[in-house]
Amino acid sequence: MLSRRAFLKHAGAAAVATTLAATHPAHAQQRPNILWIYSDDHAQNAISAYGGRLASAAPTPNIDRIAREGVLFRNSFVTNAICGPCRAVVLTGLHSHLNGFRDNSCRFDGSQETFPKLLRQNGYQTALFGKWHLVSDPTGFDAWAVLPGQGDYYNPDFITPAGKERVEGYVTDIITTKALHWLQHDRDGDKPFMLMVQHKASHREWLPGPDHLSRYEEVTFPEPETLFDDYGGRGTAAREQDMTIAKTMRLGPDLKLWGEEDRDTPPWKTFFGRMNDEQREAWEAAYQARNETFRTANLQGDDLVRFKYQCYMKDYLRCIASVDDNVGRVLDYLEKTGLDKNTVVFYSSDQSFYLGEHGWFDKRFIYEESLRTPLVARWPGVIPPGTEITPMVQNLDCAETFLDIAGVPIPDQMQGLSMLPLMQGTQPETWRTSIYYHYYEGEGKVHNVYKHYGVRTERYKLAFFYTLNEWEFYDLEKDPHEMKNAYAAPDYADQVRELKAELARLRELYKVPEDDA
Ligand code: SGN
Ligand code: CA
Repeated sequence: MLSRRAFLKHAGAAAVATTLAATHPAHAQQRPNILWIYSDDHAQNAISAYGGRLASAAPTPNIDRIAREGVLFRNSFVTNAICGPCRAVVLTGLHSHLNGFRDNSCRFDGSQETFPKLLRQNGYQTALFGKWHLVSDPTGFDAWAVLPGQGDYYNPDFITPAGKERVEGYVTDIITTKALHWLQHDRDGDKPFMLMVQHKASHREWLPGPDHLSRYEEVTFPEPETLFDDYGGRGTAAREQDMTIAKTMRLGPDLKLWGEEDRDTPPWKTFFGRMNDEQREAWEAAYQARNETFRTANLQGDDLVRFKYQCYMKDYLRCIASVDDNVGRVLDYLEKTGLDKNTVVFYSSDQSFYLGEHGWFDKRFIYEESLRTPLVARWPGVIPPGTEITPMVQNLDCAETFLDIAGVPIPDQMQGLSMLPLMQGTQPETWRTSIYYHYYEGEGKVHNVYKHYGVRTERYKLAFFYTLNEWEFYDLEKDPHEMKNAYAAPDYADQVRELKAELARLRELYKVPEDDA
C-alpha cells in the first residue's frame, strides 16, 4: 500500500498527466515550467482578489488575473512570519528549527537539500532574480542575480556569480526585466524551467517607482476597524511591541515628511543618495504637496495617526501597483510566446503585513494579518479557472508542491504536503486540520515582538509567549480581529485543553527540540 505521502504524489502527478494529455497533446510529454513570483510583505488585504477594504480603491488586476484564471488559496499561512525564515522554509520544505534559519540574523546553509537543487538534478533549468536575504550565495540555480540584503529601490546593486553590478532604474521593473531577459535569451528551450522572480517591494521604506509617484494622491483609504486598538484585551506582547503607526513609524524615512532642515542629515542623504537627478526631481515634485500640507496642519494625537496611515497606504499601495504591473508584463510575455500553456505561475509573498490593523505595520505575530500570506496560481488546462481552496496550506508546502508538479520524488524528510491535488480540485481524504507556528526573533530585536509558538485550527488559535509565560486563545469565529484573549474563559476550557494537546502533537510531529521554547 502506498504511504500517504506517496499516495498524494502519485495521485497528483497521474491526474496531471491525464489532464495534460487530454487538453494539450503537444505538451503531453513535456514537464511543466514553474514560475514563482514572490514579493515582500505584500498583505493579503492589499490584493483585490482577496476582497477586503482596499480592494476597490487599489485593485491589483494582474494578480487577480492569475486567481481568476486559476486558483486562490483562501487560507494560506506561514510558519514564522519574517522574511529570511519564510524564504528558507519555501526552499527546504522544513520548519525553521530544521533548516537552521530561525531569524533574520541567521545565514542559510546552502549545502542542504532544496527543491531548486532537486529540480535541477532532475533535468530542470533553474534561475532566481531579485530579493534573496539568506546571506550565503544561492545554490541550486543555473543563473541568479540577487539584491544584497534588503536591496535598494532605486538604481540597486545586484550580486551575481560574476560579481556586483549596479543597475539604473526602479527595482521592481529591473527584477522583471532580468527574468524576462533570461527567459528570452539564456534559457535552454529543451529543458523545462523553474524561475523565481522575487521582488523587494513592498518592503519598508516603501519607495514608489517613477510610474506611480502620484497615484492615489486624491484617495482617502478606508481605515481598519482596529486602528486605535489599545491592546486592553490582550497580553504583554501586544502592549510592548514596537510597531505602531503612532509611535514607531518615522515621519522622514517612512513617510517622506522631511523638513528643509533635515536635508543635511544622514538619513535624508541615505534615502535619496542612490537616485539620479531626474529621479530625485520627479520625487520632490510629487511629494511637495504632502510635505506642505503636513507642515501647515500641525496635527496631533489621533489626527496625526490618521494622516500617517493615509501616507503609509499611498506609498505602500504605489509599490504594489508596480509589482502588479510587472506581474502583467510576465503574464503577457508568457502568452505572447505560448509558454503560458505549459507554465504553472504562482504569486505569493514571504508573509502578509499589518496595514494599520491593531494600529500596526510590520508582521511577526501569529495573529491573522501576519500569519496569512497571499497565494494564487494558474495552470491552464489543469487548474479549473476560478477555483477557491479553503483547506489550510502553508509556505511549508511549496517545495513539495513544486516537486510534485515536476514529477520529482519528494524526500521523506520534507514536512509539508503537496498542494497539487487541491489545485486540481480534489481534496485528499486526509488533510491537515491544524498548523504549527513559531516566531523566534524575539524581544529586544527590531519591533520588539516577544518569541512565541502556537497552533491554529479552522476556528481556534492558541499561542504561547514562552519568555513571558503567557498564553493567548482566540475563537476566530466570534472574535475575528483577535481583540480579547479568551484563554482563561471557563466556556473555552475544553477547547484550550484540546489545542494544548494538538500543539504538543505538532511539536512532536515536526521534531521541534524541547528546548526550543
Ligand atoms: C528592517 C526594517 C524593519 C523590518 C526588518 C525585517 N526597518 O529592519 O521594519 O521589520 O527589516 O524585515 S527599516 O527601517 O530598515 O526598513 S524583513 O522583511 O527583512 O524580515
Ligand atoms: Ca518580508
